[in-house]
Amino acid sequence: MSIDTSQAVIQLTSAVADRKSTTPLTNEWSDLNVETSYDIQAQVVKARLDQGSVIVGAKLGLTSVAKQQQMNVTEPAYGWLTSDMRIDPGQAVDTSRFIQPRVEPEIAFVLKNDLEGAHIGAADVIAATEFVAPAVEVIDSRYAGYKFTLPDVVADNSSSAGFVLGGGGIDPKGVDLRLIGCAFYVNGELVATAAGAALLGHPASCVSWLVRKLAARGEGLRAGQVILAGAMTEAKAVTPGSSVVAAFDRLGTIEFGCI
Ligand code: OOG
Ligand code: MG
Repeated sequence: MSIDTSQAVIQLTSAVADRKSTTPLTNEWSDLNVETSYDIQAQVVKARLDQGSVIVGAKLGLTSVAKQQQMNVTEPAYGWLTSDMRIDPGQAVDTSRFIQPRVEPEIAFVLKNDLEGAHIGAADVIAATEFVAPAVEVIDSRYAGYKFTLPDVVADNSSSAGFVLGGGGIDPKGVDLRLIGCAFYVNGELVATAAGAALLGHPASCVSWLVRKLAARGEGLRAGQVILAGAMTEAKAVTPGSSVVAAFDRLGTIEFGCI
């Protein structure tokens, strides 16, 4: 048995709606390729837009060795962030909205200019950035136990589910973003430490990778969008009662509890 694009979209959107995990698409669609997966992703995102959300940004996934090893995938991926995924800083994270939420510390770029083209580099990203801010992403794979291959996770909008963007933020010019340190605590325990260089060598390189990747599909990033550069550390599971603190050098701290 094999499945097609529209069945894959129904499988993934139903998992979100029912808060019930599903099986990887590649179980039945063994030759599913990444390009087709981005087509499925576009339809999965459109389903959220049809429900009234708007696109507010994009996220990179699997840009650090820590994450690639945790997920057993060796290439980055991207997904789209929609307005319904925003969680205000200071608000408790309601885990009942998700299937199997995990949290991860990230560096966010908020753009002041559009960014598109096949030749964009990290310096162009810095020039187009209004500010860089601390963030925590709440991911939620729609696949049971986060077991997936690259085409599976791409189709699943790279596990996008929620994100907390911290206030403040700094102008990235004159700051070496490779050296932004992060101490990540879950339930009061220091679970990981990392620096910006963990993200493809430089956080801005993640965003330029994304822009070049989007150019191949005739797409780009827009002024005002929030771009998450990817988790600097392994992701950690959260349940009701969990507390999360991501403290970043220069950027500030994000802190919340889960219900
Ligand atoms: C895929 C999403 C990865 C990141 O920052 O690396 C991601 C997953 O781990 O489920 O968002
Ligand atoms: Mg992430």
